[in-house]
Amino acid sequence: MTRIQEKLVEKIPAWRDRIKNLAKEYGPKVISEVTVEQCYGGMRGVKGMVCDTSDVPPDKGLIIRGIPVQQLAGRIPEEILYLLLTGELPDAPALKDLQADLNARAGVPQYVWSVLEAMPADSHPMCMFDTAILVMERESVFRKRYDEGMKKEVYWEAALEDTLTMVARLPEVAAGVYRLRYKKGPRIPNNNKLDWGGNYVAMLGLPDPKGEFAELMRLYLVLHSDHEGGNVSAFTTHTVGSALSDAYYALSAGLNGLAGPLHGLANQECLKWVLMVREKFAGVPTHEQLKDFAWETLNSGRVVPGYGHAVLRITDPRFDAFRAFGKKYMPDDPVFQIVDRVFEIVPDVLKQVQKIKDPWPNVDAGSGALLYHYGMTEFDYYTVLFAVSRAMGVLSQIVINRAMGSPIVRPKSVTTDWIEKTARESVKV
Ligand code: AMX
Repeated sequence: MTRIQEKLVEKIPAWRDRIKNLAKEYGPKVISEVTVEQCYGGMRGVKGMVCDTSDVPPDKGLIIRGIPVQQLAGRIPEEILYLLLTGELPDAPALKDLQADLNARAGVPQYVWSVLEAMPADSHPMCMFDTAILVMERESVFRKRYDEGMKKEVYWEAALEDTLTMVARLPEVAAGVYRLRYKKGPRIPNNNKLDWGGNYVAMLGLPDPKGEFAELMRLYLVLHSDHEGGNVSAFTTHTVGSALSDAYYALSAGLNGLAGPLHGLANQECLKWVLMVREKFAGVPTHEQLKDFAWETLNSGRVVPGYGHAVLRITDPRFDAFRAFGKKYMPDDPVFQIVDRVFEIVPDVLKQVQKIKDPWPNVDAGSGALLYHYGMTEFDYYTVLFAVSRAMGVLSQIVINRAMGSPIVRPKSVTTDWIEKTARESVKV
């Protein structure tokens, strides 16, 4: 047994007891209410699901297993995966064990490349990435063992198998998509002497003489790893997984949601917007020019990408972490300087638009400029980087949910007639 398996075997019984006791003691207690507005507002703020891997208080930002993300910024992604799954950071032997396990599982089968190579040359890299995951579904240990009559108590073990195999392969898939889609030459093989993030960078094949790009990528993979359970990708992964569709089906589905411009695709939109600014003003604009341009964007009915959030009401601490990286390594880069200037101007502009609840930058506002600096200029690829990282969070949630015996998701929808009648009656009372 690997150390991560041992740790989960040790912890799961207590987690199960806690939930069982909660349900027994407080089952019928009301802890949340739903308003008419929320029914028509994407269920924003409705508390009706559980996610123990991370939490996003609106005034604090991401907290992974009790640790604010700022404190995790110097860690490597494998440590975060262990933390997400077990609730603890690994000690040195546990980390080494996990890295060895991931290395042993690495290696993308040839049939995946054959499928990707057969896709039209203008396919979106996210479509290629999600397709690769779905194509590997035939290897699901969960599906195989379910068909053989696996007991519910051990669903999580099979889900963990699928999770670790996918996590091990995703950097290679993602790097392969990059090299194929942008005609960068032959694939660069997996190097099992490198850490997970460093290996990903090596397989992308961009020059990184000082190792700064690898450092950025480790930070990127840590910061995007999870963002509680209700965002589109996490909720979709959870819902699909709740039908006991295996983790390949569930992850591919969730990442299809990440591909939306209001969710993960915002990072590509963001850099596009910043480069548009650079082109229009032939460099870094003045504060006044930038203010006018932000208004122009808003008045034309478009969003300012990278700003606003469904939950957060502060500057996203993940944005702060990327900004600190930029200030350290590329303070003179004009693209980074524009990002910084946008941060000085845009919140005040957005504050004047009453309907916008959060005028502050989210994780996507700055990351693109950093990637661009290191030569990753194909910005429609950026969401794939996000996806490689987010896979750690949503897959960990699947393992936990199978361990807790979470049932199939099935909220009750209601008709507009029902809402009208119920709301009117509640006013009369
Ligand atoms: N620019 C312009 N308008 C904005 C805005 C922005 N940055 N942020 C919010 N708004 C608008 C919304 O479009 C909405 O308008 P509508 O009522 O006419 O449809 C109104 O303000 C109210 O929205 P909200 O309650 O403040 O936000 P929300 O929870 O509905 O949406 C989000 C959140 C992120 C989709 C939205 O802020 C947005 O579109 N931002 C820009 C895109 C972006 O950065 N997305 C990345 C999010 C992080 C991630 O998942 N990667």
